[in-house]
Amino acid sequence: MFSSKEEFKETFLRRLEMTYGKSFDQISRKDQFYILGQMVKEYISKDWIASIEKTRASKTKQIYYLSIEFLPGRFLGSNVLNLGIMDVLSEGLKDLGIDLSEIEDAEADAGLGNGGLGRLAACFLDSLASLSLPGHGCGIRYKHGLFEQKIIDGYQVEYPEHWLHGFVWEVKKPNLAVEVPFWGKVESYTEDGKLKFRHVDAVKVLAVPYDVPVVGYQNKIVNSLRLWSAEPTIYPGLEDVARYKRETEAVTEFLYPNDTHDEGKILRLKQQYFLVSATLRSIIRSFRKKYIDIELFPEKVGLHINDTHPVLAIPELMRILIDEEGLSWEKAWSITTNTISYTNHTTLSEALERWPIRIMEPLLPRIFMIIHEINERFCEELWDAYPGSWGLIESMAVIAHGEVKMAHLAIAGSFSINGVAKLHTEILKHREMRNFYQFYPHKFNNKTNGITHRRWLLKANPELSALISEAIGDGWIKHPEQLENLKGFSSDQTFLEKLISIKRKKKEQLASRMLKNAGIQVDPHSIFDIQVKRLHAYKRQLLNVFHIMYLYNRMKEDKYFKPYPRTFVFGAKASPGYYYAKKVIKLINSLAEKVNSDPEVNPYIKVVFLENYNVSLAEEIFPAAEISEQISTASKEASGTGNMKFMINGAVTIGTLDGANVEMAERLGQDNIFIFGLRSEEVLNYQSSGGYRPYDYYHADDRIHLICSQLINGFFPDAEEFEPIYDSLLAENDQYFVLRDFSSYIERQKDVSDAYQDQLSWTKKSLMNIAMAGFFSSDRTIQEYADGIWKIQPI
Ligand code: 26Q
Repeated sequence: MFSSKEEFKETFLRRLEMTYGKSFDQISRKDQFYILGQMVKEYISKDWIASIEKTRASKTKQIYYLSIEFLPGRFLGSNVLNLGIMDVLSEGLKDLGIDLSEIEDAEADAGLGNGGLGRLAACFLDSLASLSLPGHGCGIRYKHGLFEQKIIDGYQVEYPEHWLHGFVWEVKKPNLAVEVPFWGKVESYTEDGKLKFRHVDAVKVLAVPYDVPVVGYQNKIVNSLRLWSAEPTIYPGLEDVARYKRETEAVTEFLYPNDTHDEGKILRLKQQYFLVSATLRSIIRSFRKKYIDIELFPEKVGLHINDTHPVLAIPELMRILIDEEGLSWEKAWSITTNTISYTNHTTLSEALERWPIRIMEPLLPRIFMIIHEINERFCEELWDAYPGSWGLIESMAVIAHGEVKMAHLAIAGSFSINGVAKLHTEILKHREMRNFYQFYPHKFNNKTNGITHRRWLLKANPELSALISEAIGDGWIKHPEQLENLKGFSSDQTFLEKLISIKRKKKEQLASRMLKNAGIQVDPHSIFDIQVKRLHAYKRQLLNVFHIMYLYNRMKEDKYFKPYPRTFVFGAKASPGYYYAKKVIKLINSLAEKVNSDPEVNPYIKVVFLENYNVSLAEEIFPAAEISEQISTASKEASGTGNMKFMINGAVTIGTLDGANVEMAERLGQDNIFIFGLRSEEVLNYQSSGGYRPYDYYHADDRIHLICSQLINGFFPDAEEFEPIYDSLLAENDQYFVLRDFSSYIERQKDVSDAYQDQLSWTKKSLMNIAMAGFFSSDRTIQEYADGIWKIQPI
C-alpha cells in the first residue's frame, strides 16, 4: 500500500471513489482523512497483531500506565512519521495536488486530558513504544474530551467537543468487556471455615474496551492504549431501565474539566473506579491465562498510577486477591505493594484528592471496607514506630476527619513514589510529605519529566529538524542526547543564519494563523513572546499582563520610550468553574483590544489571545516562539513540560527557578536563560512564617500603583470587571507574589529586549537551548522509569 508513491496513489484514489462514489476533487478533506486514516491503520495492524502475539507468548514483565487523562492530539502525522512512510505519502499527495498537512488538519484532536498530566501520559506512550518497551496505556474513552473554547466579547465560552466523529484509530473489543459493580452492599459468608466477603445487590456497568495502536518510531513495535467505554449490561435487573441506561452512559460521557479545582463529584469517583476495576479485571484475566502462581504477579505486571486519580487500583487489587483468589491479607498486601508505583504531580494542597466517606462508602462498599482495613493496619504500624504520637499519626492516616486521603493511600500502598522534577521531589521529601519520607525513605525518588522530541521537534518543526540532521546527522532522532553536538556550530555564521531564517519562516506561519484565527495582524520581525498553558493563579499569566501594562504606561508617559517591538501571545483554557481564571482571560482580551487599536503603541506591542489552545495548535506555536514565559510562583509548578517544548524549538526562557526550569538553567548556564524572582525557599518561608505585605509594594512602587489602579478606575471600559483581580492582590494578600516579583520580572524583560537586539548572540542562545534539550526527551525519562522503577527490558 505504501511501498511506492504510485501504489499509494492508486489505492487511495480507488478507495475514495469506492467509498464516496464521487471523483477525487469532489471529496472533502474530512472524507479524504477518513480513508487515508483507515489505510494507515490497516498498515499498522500487521505489526500490531505481531506485537500482541509476541506479548501473549512471552513471559516478560508488562507495564500498565493507568491515567484518568491521555492527551495525544492528532494521530495521522505522528503515525505516518513513526511508520516511516512520510515521504511516500507526502509525495503521492503532492502529485494529487494536496499537501499532507491539509489532510492532517481535518483530524480532530483526541483531547482526553486537561493539560500537563494528560500530555505527559501521551508522550510516555510514544517513548515506551519507541524504546521497544512493553508498556501500555489504560484510560477512559470519554465521549466528549476537554471543552472547546470560544472567546466571545473577551469572555471564555465553553462548547462540548466531538472528537469521536471520524476517529479512525480505535478497535472495539466487545468480547473483552467486563462488568464493574457500584452501590449495593457487602455480605459475609464462610467457605472452608474461612470468613469471606462479597459485594451483592450491585448496579453493574459494562466496561467495553477500545484499543488504539501506539506506534513506535521505525521499530515495528506497536503497543496499545486501551480506553474503556461504559455501556448498559443486557440484564441489569432493575425496574427503571431508562434511568439505568442514562446513568450508565453518563459514566464515560465527559472528561472533568477541573484541573486541580476539586469538585468532589460522585461521577468523578465513579470514573476512577470504573477505569481501575475494568483495567485490573482484564489484566488478571490475561495473567491467569499464562500463569498458575499468583505470587508471580509483581514479577510479571507493573501498575503505574498517574497521580492519585487511579489510586483505587490498590484496594481493587487487594479485593481481587483476597475475595477472588483466596489469598490472606498479608500475601495480598505484599503482592499489591510490590506491583504499584505512583507519580505525584502537585504540591498544591487544594489539588490533593480527598473523598468524603459518605460519598465513597455507599458507592463502593467493599472497596471502602478494604481502605478502612488498610488504614487500621497502617496506623498500627505508625504507632509501633512513633508510640504516643497521636497528632503525627492522625496527620499521616489514610482516613481522617471523615475523609479518605488518596495521596496517603497511594504512598502506603505502593513501592515507589516519584516527583516530576528535582526541585519538586525535594519539596515532597522535605516539606509536603516529609513525615512519609522519614517513614519510607526508600520509596521516594525523582523522575524529571520529558517530552517526545518526535512530535515536538521532528513533526512540529520539519525545517529545523532537517537543518539539525544536515549538521550532526540524524542519530539524534533515536538518541536525542546527540543534540548536544550542535554546540560545535555556535560560531558557525552560516549555520546561525539558517537558524534565523527557519525561525522567521515559522513566525510567518504563526502570524498567518493568528490573522486567520484572531483577526490580528502582527509583525513577524517583532519578538514573539509566548505564554501557553492552563490558566491558573499560580502560573501567573497576570504577571505577564502587568509587564504589558507597564510598557503601555511608559509609552504613554514618555513619547521617547520605544520598546523593541514585541508580540505577546497567550493561549489558555480556564476551568469553567474557576472564576478568577476567567477574569484573567477577560483581562488579557481587554488589554489586547486597548493595545492593538492604539496607533501610538501598536507599532511596538501587540497582544494576541489564541482561542482553544490544544495539542495541534501547540504544534504550530512552539516552533515560532522566541521567548518562553515560565513564570510560576517558585515551588508551585511541579515540573512544567511546555518549557521543554519551547526549549527544543530554540525559544529562550524567561522564568522563575521552579519545576524543571531549575534543571534547564543548570544545563544552560546563566547566559542562555533569563531567571528572575523569589526562590522556592523564600516563597515557602513567607508562606510558613508570614511577613509578605503586598501593600508595601503597592505604595512604594509607582508602576505597580498605577497598574493596580487601572484595574478598577475605568481604564478598562467596565470599571467593576476586574475588581476581583485587584482584590486578590490587595485584599487577599497576593498569594502568588505577583507584586513581589514584579520589579525583578520587569528588569529581566528589559535584559531580554537588550539581548535580542544582538541578533547573532541571541541566536547562539537559541542554539544552546536546542543543543541542551536532549535531556528533556521523554525517552530519557522513560528509560529512567524502566531501569529505576519498573525493571523492564526492551521487547
Ligand atoms: C483532581 C481532583 C478532582 C478534580 C480534578 C482533579 C485534577 C485533575 C487534573 C487534578 C489535577 C489535574 C492535572 C494536573 C496536572 O496537569 N499537573 C501537571 O502535571 C505536569 C506533568 O507532570 C507537570 O509538568 C505540571 O507542573 C503539573 O501542574
